[in-house]
Amino acid sequence: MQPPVDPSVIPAPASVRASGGAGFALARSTRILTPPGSPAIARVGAYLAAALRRSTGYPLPVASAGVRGDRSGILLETGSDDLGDEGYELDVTGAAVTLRARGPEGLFRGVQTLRQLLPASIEDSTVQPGPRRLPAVRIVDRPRFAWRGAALDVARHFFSVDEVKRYVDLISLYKLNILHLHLTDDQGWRIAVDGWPKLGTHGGSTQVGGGRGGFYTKQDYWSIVRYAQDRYLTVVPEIDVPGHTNAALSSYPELNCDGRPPQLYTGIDVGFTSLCLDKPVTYRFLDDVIGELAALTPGPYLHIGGDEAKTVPDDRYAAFIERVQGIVRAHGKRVIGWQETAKAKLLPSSVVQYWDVRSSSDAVRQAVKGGNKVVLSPASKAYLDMKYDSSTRLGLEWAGHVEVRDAYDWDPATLLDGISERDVLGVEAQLWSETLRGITDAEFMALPRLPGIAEVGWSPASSRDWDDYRRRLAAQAPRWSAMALHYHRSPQVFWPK
Ligand code: TNX
Repeated sequence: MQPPVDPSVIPAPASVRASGGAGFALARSTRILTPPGSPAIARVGAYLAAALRRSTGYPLPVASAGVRGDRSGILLETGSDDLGDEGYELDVTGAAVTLRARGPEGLFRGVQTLRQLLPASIEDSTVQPGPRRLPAVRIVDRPRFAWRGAALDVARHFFSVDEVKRYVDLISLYKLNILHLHLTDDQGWRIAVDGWPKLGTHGGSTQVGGGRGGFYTKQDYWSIVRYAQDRYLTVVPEIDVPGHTNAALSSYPELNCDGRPPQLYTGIDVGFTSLCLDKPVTYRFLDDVIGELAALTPGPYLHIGGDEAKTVPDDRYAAFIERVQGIVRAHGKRVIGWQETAKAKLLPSSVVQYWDVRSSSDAVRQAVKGGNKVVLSPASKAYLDMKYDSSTRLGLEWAGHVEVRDAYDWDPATLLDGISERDVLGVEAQLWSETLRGITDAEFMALPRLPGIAEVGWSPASSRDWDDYRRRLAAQAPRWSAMALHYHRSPQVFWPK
């Protein structure tokens, strides 16, 4: 009898068909074959092998497929050019698992699907008993949106390099491709800048609640960028200006209009600081910071923040954003900014990030008319720092409670009047860390909501259904347990015992 195909894959692939037969059994003799002459694909093969070795104890050698080589095992191949950079095809038969994509990025996304087709115990860090069978399926898949992000606020509470890498591992499971790092805020400046060393040593020396804080050296930052790159994630660093800058003002009082250094701030209020917009030193500062960050960042975007500059009048705010946009461009990068930046004249290449569900989205619509693309992070759906419900131990409530269904059950093409599918570059899940002290807290807020945002960004609207989704979500829980990830057992999902 043919086993039913029930691949509980998240995000739901664009197309899944049962192909008949018993599927593929992973065995001690299984090899992973990659095309000769592609070190990048060999690295994807090595990533897959490492993921499967832990719980199987199998050697799973990664070898180059010979010209007439045998066609059994797990085969990573190039082809399927019409599926874009991230699309892939996956064919599972009794003899082989064949993953085909244009290049390594699509193969990497396909590898995440392959992992989810195996039993949850495959994710365990110690050797587990089998069987380890993939169902006989044919999957053809590609993302709906190009930008599928997760933002981590390392400013309110500092996260170590290893914690950030653990978050990267988590988000890469669900095929996200952007890691947005909120590197600066009132409570801390978290990235070393050679020309302005006190930003890190003083500005990074504390955090919300008065703990020790920290900052990334350039090597630290680079190691995060590389780790993310290896998982086909692009880092988008954010330097939030002109507001949210108390840590910078405290480090360099000349950036403040009155020239006096404010105390470091360890509370959680927002909107009370600004760089001095009139002083030339402010723009030398920004040129140095943006220049150093651009040089360290291979991705095309720098995030300039721009939210909640409540002490700055609109016209002066717009002029400031336009000037910063020019600095970013002079350093060869494109701007992304919070929705407030839409009040300025943006270059067509600049991206606007929608977040504030309390205020008008008119300026965002205006920017879209001018040709700008939008990343959607509606706080009432995509803010993973909101409490699930009134009993959640962590989190804030200003945008209401965000339950698992809220995070899942919305469509980017109809969220905002006058903003349609083609205006939307993608979606992003935000994890602000006012109440989160470390990666365990972050996991608890991200799981189980982050996979929902990932599916909103990846899966075709037609394949999305809440009841089917929550069944697939429940099936993720044993995987999280195997990976020692913390998650919230929302009452909206029937979790396995
Ligand atoms: C609003 S989202 C903020 C952040 C806070 C967050 C808390 C945005 C652009 N600004 O500074 O951390 O709410 O939910």
